[in-house]
Amino acid sequence: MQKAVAGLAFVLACGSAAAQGQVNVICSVQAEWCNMLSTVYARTTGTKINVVMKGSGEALAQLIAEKDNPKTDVWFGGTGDPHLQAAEQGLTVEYKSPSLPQLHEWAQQQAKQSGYKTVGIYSGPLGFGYNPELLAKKKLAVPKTWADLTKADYKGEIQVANPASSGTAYTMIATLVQLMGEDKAFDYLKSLHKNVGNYPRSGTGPIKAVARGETAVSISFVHDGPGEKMQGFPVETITPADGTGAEIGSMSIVKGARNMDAAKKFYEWALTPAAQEMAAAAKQFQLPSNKAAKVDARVPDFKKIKFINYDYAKYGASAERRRLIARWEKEVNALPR
Ligand code: S7P
Repeated sequence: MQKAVAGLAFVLACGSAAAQGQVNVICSVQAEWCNMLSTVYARTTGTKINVVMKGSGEALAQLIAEKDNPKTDVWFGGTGDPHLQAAEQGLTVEYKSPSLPQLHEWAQQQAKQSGYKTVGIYSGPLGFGYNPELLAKKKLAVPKTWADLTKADYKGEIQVANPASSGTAYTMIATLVQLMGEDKAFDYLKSLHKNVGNYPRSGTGPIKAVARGETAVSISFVHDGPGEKMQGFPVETITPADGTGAEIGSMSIVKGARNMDAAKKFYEWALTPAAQEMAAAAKQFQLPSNKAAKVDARVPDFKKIKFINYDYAKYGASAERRRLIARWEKEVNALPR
């Protein structure tokens, strides 16, 4: 009898573990959001969720490295271009979510152009972060256009991430190329280089440095500003008057995922309004892709921003991304400052 009870307990234990399952996620948004989504997801579904945090450029590098033995099931967040590159390189699988019609057109378009190997989960404009106190102390004006950033007054005062590791910085290069034409954009990047004090690894680093008074200006996604401000740091954001690009933060399921069913369940959950509203609760203010998700008042007002018509398909292509980053390394980063 005792043996039978022990056997039943064993079966139940196995059954419940299988029902709960586990999912391994690379999370490319900021830590507060990654932590909140993993806590809430684990609590509400009973699924074990293992989260590794990486910026978009580094997440793509990890998926490439794991190609023959994937340890990741879902890649959540991060700029859209590397997700498109992962799709093109066969690192992610086609999955057509039944929730697609609930998403904004730009998010559905991101799915369509990847052959449904990724999907848009948020969008956010590229712009400048600045520290008003530091600018006033150094008698510097608030930069309003891309050209302003190349003025000699800002020498050493600007931070932007390194495009070789950062999806944010790659979005900047692609934006400038589309705004100015490629050769002029590279002339511009050479002038900007003289004013850049540091190219940190991750795209969120520069606005944190601005907030903490380590640099006066950053090139950043402007939705990363309000979260810093809510922590009491002096930081404001502005989008360039001459036009800018936007990211389509994306999500993909990894090809060969060990927990494919659990990956799809997490993916569906991440597209719901409730899951997407968690971003603002974690002090991150991208525009959610689900049309029914509430939009926090601190999310940048897209109607007030001058956008270029960003060609996501062209600039998300592997060859184009590699070529532009290599050109930046050779012609810009190699120059003295
Ligand atoms: O707020 C988070 C965010 O700005 O960071 C994401 C991304 O991981 C940045 O990656 P890089 O370090 O590669 O630039 C953005 O998608 C997101 O909006």
